[in-house]
Order: sequence, then C-alpha cells, then structure tokens
Amino acid sequence: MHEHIGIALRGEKVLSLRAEAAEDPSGPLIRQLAKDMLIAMKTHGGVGIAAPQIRVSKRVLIIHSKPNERYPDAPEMEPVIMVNPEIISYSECFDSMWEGCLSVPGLRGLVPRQTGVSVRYHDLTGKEQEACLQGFPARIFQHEFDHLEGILFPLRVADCSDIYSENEYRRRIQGLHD
Ligand code: K1U
Ligand code: ZN
Repeated sequence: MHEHIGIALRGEKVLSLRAEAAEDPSGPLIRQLAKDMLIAMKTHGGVGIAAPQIRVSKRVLIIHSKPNERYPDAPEMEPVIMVNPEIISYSECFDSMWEGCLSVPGLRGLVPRQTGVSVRYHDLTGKEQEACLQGFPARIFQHEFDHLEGILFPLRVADCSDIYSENEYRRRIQGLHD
C-alpha cells in the first residue's frame, strides 16, 4: 500500500505559478518525483498529471492515454514521463473536447485545442527525445503543459456556458441518467 499523495486543488498558489526547470532530469529528486506522480495519477484515475498537481513546482509531466468511458477510441499507451518539455510546433487544426482535471473536481469544460503537437523533452535517463502527438495524447499533453505554465482548463474554455458540473455533463453530453 502506497502512502496517500494529495492533489492540489484550484485556488492553491502552486497551480498558478510557472513551474521551474528541472536542473538534473536523471537525478534522484526527479526520479522520486516521477514515481510519486505515477502513484498519484493512478490512485486518482487520471490520464495525465503535472508536478504542480502534487505541489511540486517543477517542469515534469506524464501522459497516459488509454481508452476510457469518455474517449473509447483513445490509444493505449504506456505512461510517458517528460522532463522540461518544450513545444516545437502545433498543427493548424483545432478541435474541441470535454476535459476534466484532477485539480478542478466536479467540473467539465469544452476546450478547443490544436489536434497535433510536436514536442521535445528529456526522459529520466537524461536523454533528449522528440515526439509527434495527435488526437487524445496531444490534448493530454497540452492540458498538462498548461499546468506547468500555471493555467487551468477553465481559462481555455471558449464559451463560459460550456462549463458544466460533472452531473450535468453526464446527463446532457453523455445522455446518462443517474
Ligand atoms: O491533469 C489532470 O488533471 C489529469 C486530467 C487529464 C486530462 C483529461 C481529459 C482531457 C485532457 C486532460 C484527467 O485525467 S481528468 C480525470 C478524468 O476524469 C478523465 C479520465 C479520462 C478521460 C477524461 C477525463
Ligand atoms: Zn489538470
């Protein structure tokens, strides 16, 4: 049984700061941070997480795309840990999807984002990597990268009337009646 790792909630200052670069991507502090983030992401049922969400203001994020109730066609991927990620380029196309956030419980918002993104990052061995992400993984990346910039998804919602409570989202968007 792992110790419980709490999630920072909207309103906490750590979520509105620009996170600091990790000086040593393969060092013991960042490796331990990545382990804690993986535990927190899995415990709380996320498809991604960023270090500020466990109250560490460092530029580390994880994306873990998998098919789920909301995105049944999402690709199944092993978790990808990215240290000091940078965006190289965006695709020109946008689409909108309903997002949630572990730090904004109970809310869903319709967020327009670029459909693809090319990124550069360091892995936990310190090696520089590049990746081209499309679809759901690209969306998770942009959501997590925003956390490193101190931005939460409600700021990205284009129309305020597209912010719903979780219950209303389930009723209206998913057509579930509970
Ligand atoms: O950063 C986070 O808070 C994790 C967040 C990632 C995310 C979800 C949806 C779109 C973009 C980014 C979540 O995992 S929210 C948790 C959740 O309820 C969920 C799980 C699977 C799909 C969608 C939402
Ligand atoms: Zn989030």
